[in-house]
Amino acid sequence: MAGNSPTTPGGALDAYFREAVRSLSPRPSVQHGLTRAELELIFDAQAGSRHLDVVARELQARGEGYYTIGSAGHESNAAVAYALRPDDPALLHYRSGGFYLLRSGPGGVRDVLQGLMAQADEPIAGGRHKVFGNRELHIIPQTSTIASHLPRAVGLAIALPRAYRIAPQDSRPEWPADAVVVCSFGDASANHSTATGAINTAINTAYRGLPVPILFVCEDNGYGISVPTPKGWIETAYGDRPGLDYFSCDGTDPDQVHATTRQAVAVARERRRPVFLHLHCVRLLAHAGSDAEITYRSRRRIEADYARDPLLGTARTLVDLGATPEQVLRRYDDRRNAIDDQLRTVLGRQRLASAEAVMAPLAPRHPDRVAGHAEQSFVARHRQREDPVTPGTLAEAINKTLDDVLTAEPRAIVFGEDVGVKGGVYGVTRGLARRHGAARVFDSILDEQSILGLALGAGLAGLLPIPEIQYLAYLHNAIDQLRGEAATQQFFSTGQYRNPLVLRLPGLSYQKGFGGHFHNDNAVASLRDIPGLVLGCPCQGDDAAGMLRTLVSAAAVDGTVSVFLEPIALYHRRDLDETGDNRWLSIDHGGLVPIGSGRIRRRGADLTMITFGNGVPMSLQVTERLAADDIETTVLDLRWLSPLPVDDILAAAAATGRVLVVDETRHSGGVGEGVITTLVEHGFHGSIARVSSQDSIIPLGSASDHVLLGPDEIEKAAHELITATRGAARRAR
Ligand SMILES: Cc1ncc(C[n+]2csc(CCOP(=O)(O)OP(=O)(O)O)c2C)c(N)n1
Ligand SMILES: [Mg+2]
Repeated sequence: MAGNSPTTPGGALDAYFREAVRSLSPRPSVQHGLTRAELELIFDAQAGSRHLDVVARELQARGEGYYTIGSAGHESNAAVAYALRPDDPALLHYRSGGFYLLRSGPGGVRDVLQGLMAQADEPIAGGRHKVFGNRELHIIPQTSTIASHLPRAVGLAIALPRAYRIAPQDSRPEWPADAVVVCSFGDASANHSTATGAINTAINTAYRGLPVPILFVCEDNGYGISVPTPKGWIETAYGDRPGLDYFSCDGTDPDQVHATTRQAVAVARERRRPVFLHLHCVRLLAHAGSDAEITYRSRRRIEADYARDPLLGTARTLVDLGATPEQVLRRYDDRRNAIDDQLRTVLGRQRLASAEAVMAPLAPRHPDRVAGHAEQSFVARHRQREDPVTPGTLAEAINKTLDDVLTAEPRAIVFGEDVGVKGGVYGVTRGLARRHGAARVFDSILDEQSILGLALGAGLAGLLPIPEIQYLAYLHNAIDQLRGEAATQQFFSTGQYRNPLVLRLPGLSYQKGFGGHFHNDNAVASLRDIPGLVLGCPCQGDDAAGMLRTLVSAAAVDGTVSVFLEPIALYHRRDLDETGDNRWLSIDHGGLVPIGSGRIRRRGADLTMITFGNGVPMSLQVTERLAADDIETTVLDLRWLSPLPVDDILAAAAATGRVLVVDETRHSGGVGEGVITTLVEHGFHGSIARVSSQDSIIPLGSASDHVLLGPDEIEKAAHELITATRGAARRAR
């Protein structure tokens, strides 16, 4: 076959390995910690992984396979796996074939083959990607974004012990209380800000005296694709970090890898603090099948690494322990034969055949069950409340609802910058830490990636995370944790792993007299295009309460990932028109707001304003001015920016035949684009106009009035729309 020809990298490496094994003889003076049977187990996993790398390329050459990033040279991670418990949760580098097969045994070969060919019944991603993941093996699949799994891994290591403290008996995590989270990555990835941030968070958290049982494994092959890592860099960066125990081992020696990993794991398990294992390895067979390594490394250098092949290291040890070279090579060939046998049973199996099939696990929705959960957990309890039902602000309603959620749902945790003792920059979480304890309501480290990472890990640990990111603008530096991680978890694991998550996100503009750069921000496009993500935006307390209850229940029932965009300027607003009118207060009667349902705030026959957030009170103010000119307006509050309330949009538009989209977000990429597209795609034949904010960064103070949508602009546009269409409407009648 193609991969085994001596002219291919796979063939040359194979030939070198055979030749080197044949020349092995026992080294009598060398002592080994592992028995021959144990080493055979490790060798089988390593050899299986190696052959799978070659088969991946053969399959691709034949048009059967898609993925060729392999594990060759990294197979010493099989000995890492052997030093861990089989139920230590693992978030793995993409070169973890040895680790995977050690945990799976020979059965894992089929999983990998099916992954390479993207077959629909591959057991974890179901043909959506080639990943290392398996719920039974406690391996959580990862995306290809390097280092993006570290915040989640650290989050899991922080959340697991916390879950044992706070979660009720019947919802304990699926991992034991003394589990160690293992997280592996490459040497170039160790420089990524996501990695450095996550490792810092682990050290910082342990420094505060909290348990963080995590083993970081840096698989150092000296390259990030074509770019060499400077010699000694990983030791320099991580070898001497206070609070991070550092271990180093040579991947060519399985005994050493195993013994060092055991020591490292013991520290993580017993002292419950972060540990860094530096695994020296080589990268054989280039970065991927498509990588012409010869363009940036000399043949001599490439072939010099063959001598550091971990399979050869294990073969040498086996020979020391009495195996003959022939026996070792037979073992090696047996693994290949077993793969070929397995391949025959899976070749030609189905791939995902429709958009529905691809998207099935993306974001399951069971609105009835969500409503049932919310009714049982929150609404019934709300009815029994004895405190007087009084009108309140948006901030008060969110505070009260979080209080109810924390009371009714013992798995819920609330955290973020300043949310604990201070109770949030705007007081929205005030009193919650005192009432529910610091284990459940707490301040996070000042790192948005780590806040979201903790949320992702907490979800895996069986908790129900309600993190806060202090301002919308400060989500953007961390958004991959939502976009690439949270939103993809169910997709790449066919729903076997999920991220129940309600992210509270104070944002939008119109804060008066406050805010340096970015405290006012109206950029939501990067949230609206995340598949499956629910984006809610309340404008008043009663809706906020009903929406939040729904989102918490959706997280619990469906694992929904949601963002609750809280308009800061409306947090403490009491009045609509005039000081003291109290028309922006509302009473929470304990209702629920289903995902994707809008709310008519006013009915009128002449014009429909479709809006949300700050646009709602602005529009309502304008409608009163329009009424003085005999123009009666319907106002629809979208409430949900993703998915949009399509039926409500169409019904509200049809009611008047004239739509003015009142959108406080930017002209380009703003929510209004989605509303107009919805109308057009559903055949709305009336008139449409839009007002929005400018495509500008929002400046400080009164300068912001020039770029933000305001009431006068809305009123002007409403008049223009009416004037332009009255004649046409009359003619049509
Ligand atoms: C965030 C991100 N940037 C770039 C890439 C493209 N990329 C994939 S692997 C890789 C190099 C990774 O090197 P290293 O961490 O040393 O792992 P190795 O492949 O050597 O095992 C790059 C740049 C990516 N997947 N993710
Ligand atoms: Mg590397």
